[in-house]
Formats: sequence, C-alpha cells, structure tokens
Amino acid sequence: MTPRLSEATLPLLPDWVGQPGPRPEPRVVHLGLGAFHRAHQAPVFEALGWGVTGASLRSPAVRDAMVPQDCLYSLVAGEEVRMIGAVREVLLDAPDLVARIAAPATRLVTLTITEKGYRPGSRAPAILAEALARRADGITVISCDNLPRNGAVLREAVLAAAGDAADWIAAHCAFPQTMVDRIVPATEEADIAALAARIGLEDRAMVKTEPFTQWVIEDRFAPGERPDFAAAGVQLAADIGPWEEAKLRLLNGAHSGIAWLGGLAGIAFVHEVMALPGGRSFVEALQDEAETTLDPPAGLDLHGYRAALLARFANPGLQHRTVQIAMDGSQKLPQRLLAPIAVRLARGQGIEALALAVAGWMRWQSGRTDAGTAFTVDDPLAGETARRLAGLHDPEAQVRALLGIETIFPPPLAADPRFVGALTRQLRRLVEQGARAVLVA
Ligand code: CS2
Repeated sequence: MTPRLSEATLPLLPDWVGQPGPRPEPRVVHLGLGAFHRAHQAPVFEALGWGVTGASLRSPAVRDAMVPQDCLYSLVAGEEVRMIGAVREVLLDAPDLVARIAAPATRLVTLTITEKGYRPGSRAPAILAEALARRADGITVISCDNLPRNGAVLREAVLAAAGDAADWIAAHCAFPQTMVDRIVPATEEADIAALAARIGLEDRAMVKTEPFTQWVIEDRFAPGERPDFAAAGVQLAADIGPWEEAKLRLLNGAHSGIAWLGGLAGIAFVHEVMALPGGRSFVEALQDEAETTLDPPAGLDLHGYRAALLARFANPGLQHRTVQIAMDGSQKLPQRLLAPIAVRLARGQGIEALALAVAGWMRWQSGRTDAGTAFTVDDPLAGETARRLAGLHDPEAQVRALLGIETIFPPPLAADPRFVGALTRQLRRLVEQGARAVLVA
C-alpha cells in the first residue's frame, strides 16, 4: 500500500519534489479552506513564513484530508510538485473560529467563501462581526472572492451584522479590495492516483493548478504587523477596481460562457471548447465586446493579457471541467456579463457575444444538455429559475420569465428591448441548433 504523506514520510519523497519550508506558527486565519486557497494564498503565506489556521465550516472533508497528513499537501503546478506546510490546523466549529480570529496572535484574516457567501444573512460576515468585536486591536480582513468591490462588500456585511460594535470595527479594521487569479480545477481521485505514482506517497489534500498566479491587494491595512506581501510577488495598488474589472470581464466572463455552452454541448473540459473553431471565436468575440468597457490599469497590456488568457484556457494539462465553472451562475452573471452589457448598451454598441453567454446560462437552467441528458443545476437560485421556466417552451417567454429575477437582472436592463431581443435571438439559436453547432461553426 502507498504510504500517506505526513511529516514522518517527507524524507521518502524524491529529490525533485520541493520540500516544505519550516512550519510557521499561525498568524493568518482563513475562512473557506478549499482548493483555491490551498493553491493561491497559502503558497504566498508559505513563502512569507506566516502560518495559517484554516476553517471549513461546511464540511469535515478538508479536515479529514489534511489532518492525518499533518496539514501538509502537494501543490502540483504544471510539471512542478512542491509541498506546502503553511496550513497548521483546520477548524470546523464557529466558536473555535471566533476565538481564533479574536486571539492577539492573529494578524490577518482572509476569506474564500465564493460569491454566494456574501448574500444577505450569510454566516461568514456574522462570525467575523462577532470575532472582531472581541479583539483588543484592529486587524486586516481580505476577501479573496471574485466579486467587484469585494473588500467594501464584506465590510458592509460585517458592519451590518455587528450591532453596537460596528463603529469600533469601522474605525479599527481594514477591508482592502483584492484581485485574485489562478485557475484551480477541483481535484479528482484520478489526480490523487497519478500523483501517488509520481511521488510514491498518497496525498488526499493535493491541489492541481496552472503555473500562472496573480494577487493584487489594495494597499490599505490596519496598523500593526503585516506580511511583506511584495516580497512574495503580490502586487500592492492604490486602486484595485480596474484590475478586478479586467479580470472579471475578460477571464471570468469568458469562462462562464465556455462553461455553459460547452456544458450544454456535452463537452467536459474548457480546453476542449477552446480547440473548436467556433469555441475560440466565441471567446474572442466576447472579449472584443468586453474589452471596450474597460478602463485598463496602468501596467496592464490588454493585448498581451488576452493572448495569455487564451493560452491558459487552452492548457490541456489542467483538465478544468465546464460543470465546475457553470455552478452558481446566478451569483456570477451580474459582474461577469451584465455589467459590460449595460456599458455597451448605454453607448449604443452591440452585445451579441455577451448575450450568447447569458442565453447559455438561461438554457443551462433547463437542467438538460443538447443531447437530453439531465443534470442538477447547482445554484442557490435553481429552485426559482425552475419555477419560472415551468411549462414554458418558447424562447421569448423563457427569456422574459428569467429576466424577472431582480436580484440578477437590474429592472432597467431587463426592460431594454435591445437586451431582450439579443437574448431571445441567442436562446432560440441554442434551442434550435444546439450549443455544439454554435461552437463548431
Ligand atoms: C471560474 C474561476 O469557477 C469559476 O467561476 O471562472 O474560479 C476562475 O477559474 C478563477 O477566477 C481564475 O482566477
């Protein structure tokens, strides 16, 4: 039997595998210890010598994967494999998490709780409010989710949950905005088996990712000790907005379009969509439309950025599943696709490629691929979209039914006949021809 990765088995690793650094004491508390944190922020904290306490309140799966291996795991990026030792413990209970955030040794809190983690009444902001209120000094809290104004959104949610402590938190804690970027496909059993064959150890907490990684943080921290982020390649900037918009619209917007159209066509992986002529030209057309809505930050060459994105999407080594990206579409549409659509309509510009992506989301709500295979729509609003679509067969009626969801579609946009017209055209095309015909064309 293959031995399990742990402190004790590290000496068994082949020489070409990177060993972890000295195991640092936790100074960061991270909420949402999923693959994205393990592949993106944790390697930065490893480089900086800042240990991480990770919290996973929704399921014990991460704890069960990590704790038996002393919280060590492999970061598999392209051909390179290295061990990360920054994560020191995994918490499952809210009271433990509150106590850890409140502890004086904690100097930083980071979060990856996905877009839906910021919906009104969500748990993470309430936990943060309770914990920050117990602190003797202020602290910095960094939202690392793909939301516009993520820091400000989190701050507002925490203050709303904080009651009497809101003024103190507002005055002493900082919630900088960030842009995070690294493509991290979900780990599958086959990845664990393939890694075991390469390194001779079983690692149930491994993450696979691409060589590329980027983290831009707004330079606004609470007083006191902070990590030397710049030393680990993190960019600090005065204004994150333009970075975030460029990433959300060119990367994530294209990703979502690839996911829904590819998923409907029965195509498993992002790189397979990119290998189809129509798939690639759809992505390019969508980016052409999105690009004109941006105000690129100084230092971002959009031409090079877009070329790099196409190459990243086309990477066959990543095996990034379209269904993974397709999930939670109701939480992703506004910032990724509706925002650039609104800008273009206001300028009288066309929106066909962006509308095709939104129509892909609409078609996805039917829970059936082109071939009629049923799947579960994984989305907090899946019940609502199913109710609204029940009994409707005509694309125009379906478009109107879904446009009535005001938490997704701002009413002025939903009422714009150019928007309704483009969506209806594109949804009809998907219904009549199938997504595969669009991607192959
Ligand atoms: C993807 C992102 O699943 C999704 O919605 O678009 O997770 C994407 O891979 C990352 O934002 C890349 O940085």
